Amino acid sequence: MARPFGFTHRHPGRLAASAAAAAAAALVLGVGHLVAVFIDPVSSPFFVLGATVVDHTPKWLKDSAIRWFGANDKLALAITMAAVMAVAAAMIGLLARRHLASAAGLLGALGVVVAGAALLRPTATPLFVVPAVIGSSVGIAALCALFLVPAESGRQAGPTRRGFLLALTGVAAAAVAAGAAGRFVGARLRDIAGDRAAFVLPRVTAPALPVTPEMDRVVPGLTRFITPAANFYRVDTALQLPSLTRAQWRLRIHGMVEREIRLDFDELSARRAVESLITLTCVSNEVGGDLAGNALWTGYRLSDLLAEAGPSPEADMILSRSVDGFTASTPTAAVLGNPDALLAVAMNGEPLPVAHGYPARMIVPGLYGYVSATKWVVDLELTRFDRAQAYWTERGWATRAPIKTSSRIDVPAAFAELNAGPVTVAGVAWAQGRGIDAVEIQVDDGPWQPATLAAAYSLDTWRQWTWTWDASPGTHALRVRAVDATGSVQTDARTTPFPDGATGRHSRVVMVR
Ligand SMILES: Nc1nc2c(c(=O)[nH]1)N[C@H]1C(S)=C(S)[C@@H](COP(=O)(O)O)O[C@H]1N2
Ligand SMILES: [Mo]
Repeated sequence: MARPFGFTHRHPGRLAASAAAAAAAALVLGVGHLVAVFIDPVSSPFFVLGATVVDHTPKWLKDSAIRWFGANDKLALAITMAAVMAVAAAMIGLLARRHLASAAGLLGALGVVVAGAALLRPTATPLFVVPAVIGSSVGIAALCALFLVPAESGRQAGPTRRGFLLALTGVAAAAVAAGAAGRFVGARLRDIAGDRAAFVLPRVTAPALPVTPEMDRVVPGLTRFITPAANFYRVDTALQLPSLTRAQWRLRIHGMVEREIRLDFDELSARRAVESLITLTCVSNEVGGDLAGNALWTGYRLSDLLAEAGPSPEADMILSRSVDGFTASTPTAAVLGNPDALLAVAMNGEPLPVAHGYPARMIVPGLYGYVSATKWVVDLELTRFDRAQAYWTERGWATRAPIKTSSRIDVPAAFAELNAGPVTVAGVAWAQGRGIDAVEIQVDDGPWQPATLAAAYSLDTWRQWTWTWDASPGTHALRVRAVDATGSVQTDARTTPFPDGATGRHSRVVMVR
């Protein structure tokens, strides 16, 4: 039927209509992603949607996602989002077959919702609406172009179908091209790799003690004393890694201080650098889990930096903030009283990897990462626990979160089939701030027997241990417990990571022939 303005409405099949709407929706994301490059990468509708979902996912669902998908939880998120968007696109497509204006209105409304969500991101500026607005405008135009044909060609039945497929392919290709261009241009605009490669590490005035990882080579499969950066666990809320060059980086120290301080990277580099070996641990680590790593951190004493600002004695909390809006609340005392609490710029003698906080992050021995280890840190606010909360503490995790005494069996592997006779059992144990005094192993219901510990490096680093077991045929359970340097034995009581870290003893079942 001819329209007054000379277009006819196509009525493709249901599947074709859904595909057309999906292509239009993809164009919203692709164009939005490209536009966001010029505003702020995190204003991309794609990341806005993902981050909004992550922030509002209920804890139980997030926990199951992490349990099911492990480190692939971000992939799981992407797949879930793609599925939800496919459903939304199908709805828009089916609507467009009957009433194009309503379908366009629905797509526009979704665009407005995304623009609104963009404004709620922690680092948002008013410009954050622009990618969603431009993206959805282009998407609506594409949707109309797909469902309308100039009146004349609409009369020719043959070419219409082909024209529709061509147009559909064109829109889908444009969506992919825009998204890819966004990625490419984005990477060019923020050349972090180059900035990182050019970073000459500070000369350290207080070097850490030399490391002699005596057990590294002795036991195959045992966790190495120093965790290579490439194997170091990564935990953060960033869907898009922040890209901050040293030239762009600033640190502001403010709040309950005598004088506010602003430092750029050159000014930071003029200060005295130190280094320290510290085992970092995530509160989400399950008993026997691998969310812990030990690295040599190089940087600047946080206590010195804070002293320059003159913190008020009433300020019992340091609220640190990353460039992407993550926050952590650290007890001021844990930093002022500890010369190893660092603003770190290097890990294992290399500039921080981008995923681990380039160009600067916090490291505070003895506290779980979510209350101490802010990566890409740009802001330290002195405040009080009765006034402020941080990202995870707002979500119910404990405000005070010292790391709990833990021990782990690395070898033999779970359900390993072993030969009877001498078997090496080995692993690591940690109790940052207190130190590990002993590790003990139990076979089945037998007595606890002392393992051999690698030399203690410091209270803040884990210790490797080994024990030689005279294995007898049968199925056996091996269990480990640590004793910290205050004499406390690691508890047997099983608790979940929420709200302040898991407890319980790691065990492994093995088969001996
Ligand atoms: N900016 C930022 N810093 C962060 C986080 C985050 O989500 N964003 N997560 C924290 C948590 S929960 C942990 S356990 C450590 C992990 O540091 P890693 O990824 O270098 O191992 O970083 C902390 N710092
Ligand atoms: Mo964590």
